[in-house]
Amino acid sequence: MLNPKIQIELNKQLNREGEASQIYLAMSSWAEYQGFEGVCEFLYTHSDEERIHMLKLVRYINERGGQAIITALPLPKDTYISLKELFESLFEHEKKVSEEINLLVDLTLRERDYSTHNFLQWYVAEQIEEERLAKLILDKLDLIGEDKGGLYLFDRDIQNFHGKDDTKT
Ligand code: OFO
Repeated sequence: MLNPKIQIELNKQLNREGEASQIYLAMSSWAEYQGFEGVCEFLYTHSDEERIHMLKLVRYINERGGQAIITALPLPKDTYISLKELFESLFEHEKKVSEEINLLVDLTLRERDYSTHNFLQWYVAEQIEEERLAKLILDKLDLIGEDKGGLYLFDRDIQNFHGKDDTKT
C-alpha cells in the first residue's frame, strides 16, 4: 500500500508533468505559427514526452494501490517575444521540476519508501538530461543572437540536439 503522504506528493508531481506537457504544447503551437518548423517539432515531441512522464506516475500510483487524481491545469502562456525567451522559460520550468523531484526523493527517504525512491531515480536522470539539453539550446541561441541566417540553421538543426529518447522505458 502506498504511504498516504507519498501518494499526495506523487499526485502533485503527475499534475506538474501534465502542466509541463501543456506548456510545451502551447510553445510548440506558437513556434509553428511563427514559421519555426524544427522548433515546433522538437516541442511537440517534448510535450508528448512530458505526457508519458505523467502516465508513468499515474500507473505507478495505481499499481501500488493508490489512486492517481487528475486535476485541471493552469492556462499556459501562448505568446513569446523570441525563441530565446521561450527556451529560457522552458529551462526555468525544468529547473523547477528538478527541485520538486528532489524534494520528493527526500520525502521517500524520510518515509522509508524505498520502492518509490527507486522508481523516482528514472525521473532524477531524466531531469539531468532535460536541463542539459535546455542549457545547450540556450547557449546556441546566445551565440546566434539576432542573426536571421543563424536562426534559420538553428531551426533546421534542432532535431539533432534532442537527447536520448528513453521515455518509453
Ligand atoms: Fe518530465 O521531464 Fe521535464 O519536466
